[in-house]
Amino acid sequence: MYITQLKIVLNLNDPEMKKFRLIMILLMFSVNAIAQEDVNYDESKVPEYELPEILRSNSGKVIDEVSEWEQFRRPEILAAFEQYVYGKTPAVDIPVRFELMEESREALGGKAIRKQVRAYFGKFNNGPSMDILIYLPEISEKPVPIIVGLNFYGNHTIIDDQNIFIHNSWTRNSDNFGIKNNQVDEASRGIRNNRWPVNKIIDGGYGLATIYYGDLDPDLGDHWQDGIHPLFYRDNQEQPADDEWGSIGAWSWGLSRALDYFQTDNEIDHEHVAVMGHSRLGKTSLWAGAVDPRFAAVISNDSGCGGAALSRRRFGEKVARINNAFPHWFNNNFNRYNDQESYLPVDQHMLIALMAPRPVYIASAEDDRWADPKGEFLSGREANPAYQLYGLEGMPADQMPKVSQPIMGTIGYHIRPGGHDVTDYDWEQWMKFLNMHWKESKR
Ligand code: GTR
Repeated sequence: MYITQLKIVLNLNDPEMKKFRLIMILLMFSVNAIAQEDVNYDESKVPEYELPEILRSNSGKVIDEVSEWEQFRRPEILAAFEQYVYGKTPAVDIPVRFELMEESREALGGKAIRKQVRAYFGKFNNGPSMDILIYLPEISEKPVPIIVGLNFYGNHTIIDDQNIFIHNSWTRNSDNFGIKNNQVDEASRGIRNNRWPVNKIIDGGYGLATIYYGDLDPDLGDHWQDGIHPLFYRDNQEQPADDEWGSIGAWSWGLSRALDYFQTDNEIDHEHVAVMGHSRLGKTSLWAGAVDPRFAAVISNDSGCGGAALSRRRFGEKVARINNAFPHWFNNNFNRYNDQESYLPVDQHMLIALMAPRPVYIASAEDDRWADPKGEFLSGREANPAYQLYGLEGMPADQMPKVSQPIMGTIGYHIRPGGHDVTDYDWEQWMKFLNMHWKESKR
């Protein structure tokens, strides 16, 4: 657009202007080159940095007991993430009502139970609502552990199942998936089944629950005028305060409401609920796990900047870039740290530490350098002190493992070949990890 405008103003096609045109093109190339250079993919250019200490309180006290961690230091770290990164969830009690809209004991050719539960938010049924799609293994005699995660395009996209409701919420247009006018229809049924191996999950003995993230908050930079945010506004409040929640906060709030439902469903083992998410929804699963300790395990996939990756490394996506591109994900205070990461009172290893002593798994992909796989590994490793307080090893590795060599301590990690995506390989590792913690030991 700008080039066309320039052409009109300066008549760049005029032969007289040829020299000027050449200069302009060179200038544009160098601006582009500078912009690209601004994204660092060179490990030798990672700046030196010092991470805030997990086990030292703001006032300098060394924390060496679980009780001090739980009563004092953990809340201090959580409050810092609320204040400076994700925002506080407003302390407003919103009525939530669950309704079972559909159920089948014959799903997936008879091997699964399918439930669709609608959660209505607010006093009336015409407010925002979210649909929770649930599959549970049919053969299980006891309540089953479940993995819950948000999806990007709608519950009906995760598997080709004619019975899944199609939502009316705003959806991102997609040429690949034929989504137009920000609405989905029948044509998008099953389009994301590559990321959700439902049969494999059920065969592995796990339930799966998913929610369309746009039911909670459409992923738009609209100063939080739609979705659930307005429900929480105080009189005359028009948008969240600088330290209040953005979209990641709202999405994770929805995950906790799904967990409220699981607690009422005696076919679900609500003490073994893992929250999982990919990319921006991986940032969300981590935040959900930090805020809500009822999530018994937490899984982040390719969550990158503002997720598992250490901000201070400034590798791939940086705080400034994410805040400019997605001003609605975090709170307004986070903008203060654009290109000022060393002043951040927290870094993402502290987010992982907030999961202790629960199992947490961080997954990376080799070609997903934008998400900084090494920074994702390091935040896991640097969270170890919190786990060690509990006598747990945390991440049992000093060095980043090679591709396809998962590490499974209480903190798990793998890097697999390929790019920014969710694959069967990822799910297989997560189920192995959960089996190790839940089936082979306690359950
Ligand atoms: C990218 C963003 C990443 C990641 C990704 C996604 O554009 O820069 O941080 O969240 O989107 O969620 O797909």
